[in-house]
Amino acid sequence: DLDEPLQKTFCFPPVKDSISQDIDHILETQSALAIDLGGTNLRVAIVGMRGNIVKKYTQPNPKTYEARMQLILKMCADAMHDSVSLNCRILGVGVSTGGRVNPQEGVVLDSTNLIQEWSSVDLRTPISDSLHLPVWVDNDGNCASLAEKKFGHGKRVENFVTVITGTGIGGGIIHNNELVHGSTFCAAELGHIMVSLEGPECSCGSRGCIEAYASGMALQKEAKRLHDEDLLEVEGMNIKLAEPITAAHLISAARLGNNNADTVLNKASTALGVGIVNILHTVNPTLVILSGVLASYYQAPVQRIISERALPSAQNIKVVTSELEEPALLGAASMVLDYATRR
Ligand code: ADP
Ligand code: BMX
Ligand code: MG
Ligand code: CA
Ligand code: ZN
Repeated sequence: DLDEPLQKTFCFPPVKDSISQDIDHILETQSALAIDLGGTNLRVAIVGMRGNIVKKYTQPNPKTYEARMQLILKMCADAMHDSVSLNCRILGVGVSTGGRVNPQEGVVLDSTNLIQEWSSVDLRTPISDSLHLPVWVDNDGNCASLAEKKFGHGKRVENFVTVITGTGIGGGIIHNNELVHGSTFCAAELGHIMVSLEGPECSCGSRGCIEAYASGMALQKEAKRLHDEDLLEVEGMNIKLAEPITAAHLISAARLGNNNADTVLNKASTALGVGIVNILHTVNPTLVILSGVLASYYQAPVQRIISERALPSAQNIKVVTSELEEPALLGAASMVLDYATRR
């Protein structure tokens, strides 16, 4: 090896050190701008290389296309401005959104009622034109599974699925280390797995979907119904007059012995569990990752339903709760961090 004595003679190491320090610094500051559009919230964040959220901005998701587009661009501009003083070099923009998405075009194809005026929407062109950065777009459930693959329980797992509960229920399928999009970008719409013929109406226009039983919105609807009938509050619970009723109230009521709340939650867990058994029988993953506000509540009942109702070969598939703070947002960032640094 001829390099070694030369390096010693001419004192190369110190020079090399300062260059490698510069490289370290560049890698350290490389970041993504991530956007997540859900049925309730619009989030923007600056995300670092290791999946660390440097700064996050949250607003209610506006109800019209115009207002939503305007707010997205405004929040992004603010984040870009802040990124300078935060010492973050933004490589690109990743967008996670409800609805069917063509990721090659960066277009939302169609959406359920959960996000109004959100069909045939080109997200790439306006965002890229306004920020002069490359833009990647995918469905929020799909993004959540990308985040698990890069930063979460899905690391080094070749085949797994994610089910993320927010206002609705999103899904993502990783098969042979790759996201499954399907023939018309409608694969992994796991919230719309139907578990009954006459079930509750879903915001997709159908009925009996697991989203209509077990989503944040479905449980909130049931909680409000019980509250209106004066059946929600039990001893040990104190609901203030102006307090918004959510699924969380249903869970605390059930824990305090409210049978009505317990019945609603049992039905929701069973619907979700049966839906997940259907997923196991379709793609046979090695792992199921639950995320979102209700994940830790659903984990045990879903595991039990699998043991009771899946075929023997699928009965031991593990269900875990995500440890990621914001899987959809982090997945949006991961598209940027993976593609923008690819050579
Ligand atoms: P989205 O991505 O659909 O905008 P989020 O992931 O931000 O939704 O979650 C919002 C949903 O979670 C709403 O339906 C809200 O009612 C519900 N929610 C918020 N806080 C809680 C809580 N503490 N427990 C249960 N559900 C909650
Ligand atoms: C709905 C559907 C899915 C989405 C899921 C979770 C739309 C607009 N949304 O089922 O595409 O993945 O909600 O969304 O069609 P969230 O609002 O709960 O985050
Ligand atoms: Mg969401
Ligand atoms: Ca999906
Ligand atoms: Zn549906």
